[in-house]
Amino acid sequence: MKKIALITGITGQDGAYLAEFLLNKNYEVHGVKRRSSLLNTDRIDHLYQDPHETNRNFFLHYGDLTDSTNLIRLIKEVQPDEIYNLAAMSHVSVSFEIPEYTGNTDGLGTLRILEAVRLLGMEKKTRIYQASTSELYGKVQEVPQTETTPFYPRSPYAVAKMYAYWITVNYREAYNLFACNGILFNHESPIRGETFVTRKITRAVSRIALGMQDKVYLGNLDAKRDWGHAKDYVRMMWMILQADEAEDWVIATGKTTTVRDFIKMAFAEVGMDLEFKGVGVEEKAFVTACHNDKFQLPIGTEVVNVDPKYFRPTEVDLLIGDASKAKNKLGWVPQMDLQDLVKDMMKGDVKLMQKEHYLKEGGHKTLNYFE
Ligand code: NDP
Ligand code: GDR
Repeated sequence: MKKIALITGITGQDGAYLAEFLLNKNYEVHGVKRRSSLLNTDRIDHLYQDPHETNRNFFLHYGDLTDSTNLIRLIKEVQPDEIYNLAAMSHVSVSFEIPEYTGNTDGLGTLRILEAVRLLGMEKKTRIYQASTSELYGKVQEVPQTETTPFYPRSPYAVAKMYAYWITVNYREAYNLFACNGILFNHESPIRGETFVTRKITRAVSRIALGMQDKVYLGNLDAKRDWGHAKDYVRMMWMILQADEAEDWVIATGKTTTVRDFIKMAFAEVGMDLEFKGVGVEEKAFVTACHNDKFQLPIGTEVVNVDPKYFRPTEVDLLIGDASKAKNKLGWVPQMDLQDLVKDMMKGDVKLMQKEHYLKEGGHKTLNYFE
């Protein structure tokens, strides 16, 4: 019998990689997607199967984490062996703008899923993965952070995720549900949302190198993050639900890097060296050398500025995780390091921007059938 998985947040970065991973493991995969006025399935279009096909193993359903009735009905219909709750308003900075919605989706949304499984009497059948986050650690209490490090959330997003974390633990203890938290540190990829800092940088660097943009404006360049590749992290989500016991797990690379150094690494991929000058909001970066003939800018070109609009009311300064438990008990180790990640992201974005560039330069003229 095929195992059945239900993924919330299927249209997001992790949802897309996890769906692909589970399909390769011969699962029947069901995804919950929100209704939107434009198609938002770019990341999973390659997995789509025509509803008229027989032997389908990939299904999409409309749904929303703020709608209990919808979640109860879907879980009843799909009868999943595993639920991966990845849906969330996942942008820390935006959570300061829409705190109530964030609490409703990221906090109460998790409760709605757990409660649906309980109401339907599926406690013994269905295992649940909750997408917890290193943002729970917030203000530094301990370095590196482990499963026992105290939480100190620093944003409406992190506070909502803290509720989700503890309600998952509570349902495990109260009702014997196989419900687990993966406390995942930042993980990125070529399909990362465009407004998270890594993707904002790799997109901008590609555009700057191709002459499509002059510079990029960023916020806090001193922030340090433990960045891994999303492909490594979705594998661990699955491993967590295959374990003998329901537990909570830190997933991280164990290395931390500043935003500033990530910028340098991204520019290095197009053969450019940078120098940073100034401090705080006055800090800027300039090109000091171009080693790749394809990407040339005049030496001294200013390519990075700081804009305080991107500062957060409360910041998380330093994240670095210790994933020893995952390594020792489940044998998980990341296969890609930060250098591999930056390479993969830059390769993706240079290709994407080149395509955009060519289309703008004249490709559309040949497609103008209506004039
Ligand atoms: P994304 O922002 O790429 O994806 C979030 C997904 O949730 C999207 O499919 C989005 O739909 C969906 N969603 C948002 N609100 C709702 C709602 N109310 N009802 C149903 N679906 C909703 O996030 P990631 O893939 O990067 O992250 C996946 C999960 O892991 C999130 O919960 C995130 O908070 C958490 N996490 C992420 C980390 C990371 O570094 N990536 C680290 C630790 C935790 P739509 O496409 O329509 O917007
Ligand atoms: P984060 O990711 O908040 O860690 O949450 P993000 O990439 O948004 O920020 C990382 C750090 O970079 C600094 N920064 C900027 N951030 C953005 N977005 N834009 C900028 O211009 C900019 N300049 C500097 C930020 O201040 C921050 O310190 C991500 C999300 O995926 C969460 O859902 C997840 O839970 C955590 O990672 C782990």
